[in-house]
Amino acid sequence: MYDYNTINVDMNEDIAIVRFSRLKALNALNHEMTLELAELFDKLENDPAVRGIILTGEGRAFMAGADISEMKERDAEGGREFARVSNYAFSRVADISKPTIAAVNGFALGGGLELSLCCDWRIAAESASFAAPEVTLGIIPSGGGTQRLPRLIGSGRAKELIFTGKRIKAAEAERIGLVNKVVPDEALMDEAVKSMREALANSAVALGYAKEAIDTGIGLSLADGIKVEINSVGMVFGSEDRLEGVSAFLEKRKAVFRDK
Ligand code: CO8
Repeated sequence: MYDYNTINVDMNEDIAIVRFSRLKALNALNHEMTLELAELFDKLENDPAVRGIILTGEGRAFMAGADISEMKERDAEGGREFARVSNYAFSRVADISKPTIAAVNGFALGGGLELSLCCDWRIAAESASFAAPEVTLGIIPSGGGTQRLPRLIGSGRAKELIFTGKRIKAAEAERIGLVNKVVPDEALMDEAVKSMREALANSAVALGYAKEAIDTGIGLSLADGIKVEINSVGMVFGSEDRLEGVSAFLEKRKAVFRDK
């Protein structure tokens, strides 16, 4: 079902482990991988066996950015098309209703950093590093980085990273709020799975509405965001999971959610 040239997918029970796999180019995102990524996330959204998704890279990199070898021949129209297709794929990742974690194992540069920003949270291996080096190539972030990075770490820190293109280590990424946690390299996947399992122990319906309210509200005024939250509360109150969760608490037993 998940058979791609540039991406491998394994299941850890109900968690899909998505591994970028273009080892010869440090998992640089070429056109083929972009299309495969978009198709994969459409399938993951609709696969009831998948409740959470962890993205990581094979080898030395999470993803060393967009494939630079595909950039030389693009003119202004080609550049716009590249950004449009990239953002289409990255939006499939950002908009999926299920929880996502980026388990950043090595270089997360340019588009790799941007893709990690499309995940709900980021856990990094000690040896991971991050940069937005686009200006060193005479371009700018093209996978939503100029928008998502300042929303996550503030505009001053985002501008410093984007204007200098400098590479920072995992510990610094944690200090500025770019990643939630740094762990020893060998513990990365166990930690990511553990973190995802903590979320998946809860109602998937509630997780989906919480994600939607946060992601929609962040682009709105506080007052409009609260309206989104109020509507989302109405939806979760209509779910079977809410009835089960509240009943289980009152009956002093563990809730068994049916994700409905
Ligand atoms: N594109 C194409 N090939 C790459 C890329 C890349 N981004 N990164 C590494 N490679 C290739 C190298 O060319 C090399 O290939 P070969 O063996 O055939 O010469 C191989 O991977 C191994 O790389 P290095 O020999 O350079 O390995 P080092 O350990 O010496 O260096 C680095 C590793 C520091 C990661 C270095 O390879 C590097 O600086 N790479 C480029 C990083 C970069 O600038 N990335 C940003 C690209 S621009 C971008 O991402 C725009 C955002 C687009 C967002 C939308 C997504 C589509």
